[in-house]
Amino acid sequence: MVLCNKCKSKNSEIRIEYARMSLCRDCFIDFYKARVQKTIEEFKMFGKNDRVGVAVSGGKDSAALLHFLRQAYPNLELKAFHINLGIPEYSAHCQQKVEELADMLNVELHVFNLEKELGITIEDFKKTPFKLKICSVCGTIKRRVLEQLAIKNCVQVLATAHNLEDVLSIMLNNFLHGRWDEFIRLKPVLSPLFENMALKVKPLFKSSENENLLYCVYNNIPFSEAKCPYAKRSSLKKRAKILEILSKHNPIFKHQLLKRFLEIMPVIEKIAQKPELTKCKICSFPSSSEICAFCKRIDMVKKAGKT
Ligand code: Q46
Ligand code: ZN
Repeated sequence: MVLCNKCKSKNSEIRIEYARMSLCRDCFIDFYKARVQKTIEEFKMFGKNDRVGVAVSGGKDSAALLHFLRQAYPNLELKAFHINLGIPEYSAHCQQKVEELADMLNVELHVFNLEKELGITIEDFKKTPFKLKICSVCGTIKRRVLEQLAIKNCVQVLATAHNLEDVLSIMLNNFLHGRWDEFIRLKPVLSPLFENMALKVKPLFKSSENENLLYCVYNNIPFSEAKCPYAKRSSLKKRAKILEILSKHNPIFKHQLLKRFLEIMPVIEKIAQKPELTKCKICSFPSSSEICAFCKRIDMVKKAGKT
């Protein structure tokens, strides 16, 4: 048995390979919390008395984020936002876990049910040209609904649980497709596009999904282990596999990549084309064309439903 490298009294349970540390449960939780707190402070994600909305999917990452924020910032006014995507079985299960979590943490929960509110579900996109790109359209819909929830509930900050692998997979995808303007969305803090919108922050962008999982398990946090049926098809999952292979050969690979990425972000910001923004004619949200991507997709799926 190896003793914990921090407290040197308990047996270690976790090997953090990139930090060359073996930790016991308690020291791992301290290590995890210290890093998330440092990230929030380093990037000035919010003030102690802000009203913060947290996007919770029911999965381990957002469950860990909401739990951490509730424990570490007791004075923060927290609101949990959940989107029920209408994916059979999966969505109902996720919502149930989110309700358990919000109850346990005593956090106000707002659920946006796509079917009830918009008359569509993510499944309906199977009848559209997006049928092989469900995750892409799902991302567009989720981003917009979260913006709407943030405005409606008057939060100044919207926190999402993008983890280290999420950020790096999206980065790799954008890099391979030369989507420089979309790189900007990966910044840990994103300023609002229009005045009444929220600042968007990613407090877990340095935390790996495995660490988020351990944090949930060690704290008995309810989360859904169900996999979305569309996840397998996602090109991001394929990028994540590449990252795993490279990390096996070099345990600090992901952290090195993230570090370099943050260093070159200012350069990317300079070369990225910033589209002129106008207001969408239908919903009034910021858009680079007369009708925004969200409204176009909603129109498309509604029309497909009638054929
Ligand atoms: S919910 Fe939506 Fe994810 Fe399911 S359809 Fe794809 S994007 S995988 S995080
Ligand atoms: Zn619109």
